[in-house]
Amino acid sequence: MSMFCFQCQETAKNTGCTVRGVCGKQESTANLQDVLVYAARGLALAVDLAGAGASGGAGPKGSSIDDETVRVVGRTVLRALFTTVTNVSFDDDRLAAMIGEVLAQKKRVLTSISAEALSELPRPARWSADAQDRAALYAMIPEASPKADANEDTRALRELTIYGLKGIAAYGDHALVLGYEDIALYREIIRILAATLTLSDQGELTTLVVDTGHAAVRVMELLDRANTGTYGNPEVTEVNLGVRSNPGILISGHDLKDMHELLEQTKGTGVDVYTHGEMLPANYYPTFKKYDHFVGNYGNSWWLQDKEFAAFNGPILMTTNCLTPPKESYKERIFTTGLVAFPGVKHISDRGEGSGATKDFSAVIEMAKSCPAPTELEQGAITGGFAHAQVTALADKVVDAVKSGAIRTFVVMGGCDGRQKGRNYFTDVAKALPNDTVILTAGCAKFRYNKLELGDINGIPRVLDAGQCNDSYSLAVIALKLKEIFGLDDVNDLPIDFDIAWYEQKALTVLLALLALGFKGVRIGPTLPAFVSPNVAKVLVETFGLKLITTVDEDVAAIVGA
Ligand code: SF4
Ligand code: SF3
Repeated sequence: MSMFCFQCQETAKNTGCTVRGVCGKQESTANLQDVLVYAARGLALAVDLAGAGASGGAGPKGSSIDDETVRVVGRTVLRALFTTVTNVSFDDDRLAAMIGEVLAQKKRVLTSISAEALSELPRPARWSADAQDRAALYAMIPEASPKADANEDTRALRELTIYGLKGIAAYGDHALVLGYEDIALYREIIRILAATLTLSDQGELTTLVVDTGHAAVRVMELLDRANTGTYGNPEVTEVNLGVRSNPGILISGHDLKDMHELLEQTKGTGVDVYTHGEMLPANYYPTFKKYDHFVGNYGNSWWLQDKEFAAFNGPILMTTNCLTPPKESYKERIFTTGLVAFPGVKHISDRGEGSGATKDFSAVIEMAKSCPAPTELEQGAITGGFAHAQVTALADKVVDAVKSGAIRTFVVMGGCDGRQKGRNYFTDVAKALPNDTVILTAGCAKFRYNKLELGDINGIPRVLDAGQCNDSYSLAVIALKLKEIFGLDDVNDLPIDFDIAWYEQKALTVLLALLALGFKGVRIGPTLPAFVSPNVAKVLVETFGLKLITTVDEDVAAIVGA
């Protein structure tokens, strides 16, 4: 057995991980993830052929699939794809169980189809296996691997679509956790996923990439409604970076419902709560700010977790990506939940059925009580909470600053952080940008510059943090709002530039959303995705003006129009 994965920015030699993931993923795990994605594509194809796709085509025997089935399949597809996002699951048993779930669901969808019609379905839609039979699952690797498509151009477009859907799945699952879903969007996800198996024409696959971008906009809008509808609009907040003397729990990842339930369950226990990485923006929500024992943020982005989790001294709750293989120094203190999993790490089970059901974090809280307080890493505070509602509330001030020339341009620098040394580029760009520029950010890329002293412009901080990577939607809303205020026909006439950092698939989803919204000239780095072939890169450059970052001096000069 060997593996092949090139879905993230840190892939080996920027070509592909073939022995073990740079992320720590084992060969067997990588292969099971490919098979899981393949099974989900087969399920989508079966459903699409049965008439559920957004294209509305009648399936074999003219059958159609009702909304309830689409809901069940849609939810399964979200979970299956989200599980395979970088740094979510390292657990083969869970992956195999999920493959079983997907295949069983496909079987149910196909029950309405006659044996004769069934035998005519394309192989992935018919494929079934016993999930316990790993050999049968591994037998699918050649078909499931990205390498199954020998043409590097169609493979690039297919993989870009699949990775875009993985991010959509993550955002859709976050919305679903809060009770928000969109059946029409599920139909569209199913249609696109099915088409990754049936299309082989480069033009049609390019259209599929664009469709994925439009679906990304829809899911990010849905998640924005879910987050703000449940927890209120983020507001300008000073986030404490220091520690107190109580024992604490560190919560990371992107799941705000876990955050809320943890805060509720720790109330009055003498245990404090701190955020890490992508949970930092939880500090900006009115609902969470009212808890006295919610102290602030501890540490930086995901890749520094081995040092920072060790220094925290108390239990850590990983709600979503990015988990890295835990070090012995804190492995006993780490808990996963939701889709995140690592063999040998304690896992908090899902909520039961019913609207009032909650997760049970008592084991985490009990452990915290016996742990020393966190070791202080830093002091002071950072300011954030500039999601679209807050920026809109400040619109007059912002518009005046632009009109008077106090703000020359905005630079969107959202996305992911990562380990690569070349990512100093983003710190250096932030430092080199002149004082009349404002950085708009979202995602963990911000940790490269959010603690620099960059000052403010007439009271507007020079780094405006909208939130998590999924809140990049806020940045698009802000840009579209400015376009409206300035009476422009084209968003590209705005004084706004893009310098996006990517690592995992959600950043690709955000990128596709920006392209779908018509933003041109987006710069990405630190490297071009390994799965993008030279021809496809050319199409992206010619159609969307996509650029790869160059040097700090060159890019800053281009941004400020020097
Ligand atoms: Fe390699 Fe990234 Fe895939 Fe991990 S997710 S195996 S680092 S390409
Ligand atoms: Fe970060 Fe993983 Fe992508 Fe949510 S936590 S942006 S990398």
